[in-house]
Amino acid sequence: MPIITGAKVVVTCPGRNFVTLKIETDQGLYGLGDATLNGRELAVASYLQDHVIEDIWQFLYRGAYWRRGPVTMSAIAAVDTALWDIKAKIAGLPLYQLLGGASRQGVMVYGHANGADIDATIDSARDYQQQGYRAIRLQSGVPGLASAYGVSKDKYFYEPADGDLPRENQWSTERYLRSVPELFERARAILGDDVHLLHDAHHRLSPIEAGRLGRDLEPYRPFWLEDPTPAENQAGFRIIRQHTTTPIAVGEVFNSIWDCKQLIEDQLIDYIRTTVVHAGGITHLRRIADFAALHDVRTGCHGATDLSPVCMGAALHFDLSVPNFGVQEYMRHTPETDAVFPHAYSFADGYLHPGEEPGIGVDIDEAAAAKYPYRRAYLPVNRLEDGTMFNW
Ligand code: EZ4
Ligand code: CO
Repeated sequence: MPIITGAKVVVTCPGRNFVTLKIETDQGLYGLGDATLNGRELAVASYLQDHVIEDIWQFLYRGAYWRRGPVTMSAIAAVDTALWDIKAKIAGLPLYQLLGGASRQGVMVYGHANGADIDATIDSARDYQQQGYRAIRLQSGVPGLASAYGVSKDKYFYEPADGDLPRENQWSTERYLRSVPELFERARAILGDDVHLLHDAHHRLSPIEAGRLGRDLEPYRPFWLEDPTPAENQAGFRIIRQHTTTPIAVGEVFNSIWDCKQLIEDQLIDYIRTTVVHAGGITHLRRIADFAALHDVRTGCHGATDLSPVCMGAALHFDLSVPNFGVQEYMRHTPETDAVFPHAYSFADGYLHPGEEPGIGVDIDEAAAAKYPYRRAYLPVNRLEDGTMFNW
């Protein structure tokens, strides 16, 4: 067996910041793990630099005394993913084979269609449909609001962390609740019945407001309504459930099974969005998925651009293997990012496949990474029209 000889942290900004852990062995084999936490990249880099598989995971989780939290769990995830990568390379198998093999032929992904108004969003969705996507997230600018989170300026590349200091966006729940049903009504009429349509509320609503939106969207049969309300109060989701049959997805900001225990156990959600990098790696994500399977909850891993190709590769092996898979978010990375992280995964006909290379099938070009030093960038904050910061 190869012996671990060292580990290093690579911080690079090929269009956006990424933190990558590289664990090296005495036989030239190495493993990679994504450790990127949007807007707090350097905190995780420091956690890894300054201070499994199952036993190492337990050692890092229990041994640190301070359990959970996004920084700790992203750092653990990077170690966990890199070790799975090494183990699969030793076995000479793509990671999904070590996870039990493929449960399906490909991983259905959803793309992001967005635009300043409804027409532009539907145009973008048609473009995705023509490229073969079977599932599309719709986000549109809201009439009367200058900008909206989740609506990019670029056609394909979306990066919400855009300010050296946090930008402040204005929000109106009333305007938003009026505009989304109209977006879905028109989108369903134009795009037809055969495409899955998704929407992300980015934690902007109260439970009863979310119940209203879910009900208003029911005629257009959305695949899911994501992050309807902040989830610190898991019991709040019961109110949403009482008012709508629109499926609910939540969990991109969760970092532990404890963040979603009640949501899953009480069947208050339909899709759990925890992903490899922010929820403790492959090892912990499998635990969440198995628990979810017992309660008819499927997976729907977060896959925005701030999750590096290393995370995407690992997520695809997980998605291919897990029985209760639902859908995988997929926002393509910039050409600069793809050049820093050469990868075996590929898109065809609405599905991603992780490829057959041993390990997770994603590499890092350290010389290319060194060309892009870290640049500070923070996520925006939201205020209501009167200046209030409500419940997000
Ligand atoms: O806001 O990845 O569903 N996807 C999303 C993303 C997240 C960002 C946060 O870093 O909501 O756009
Ligand atoms: Co989201």
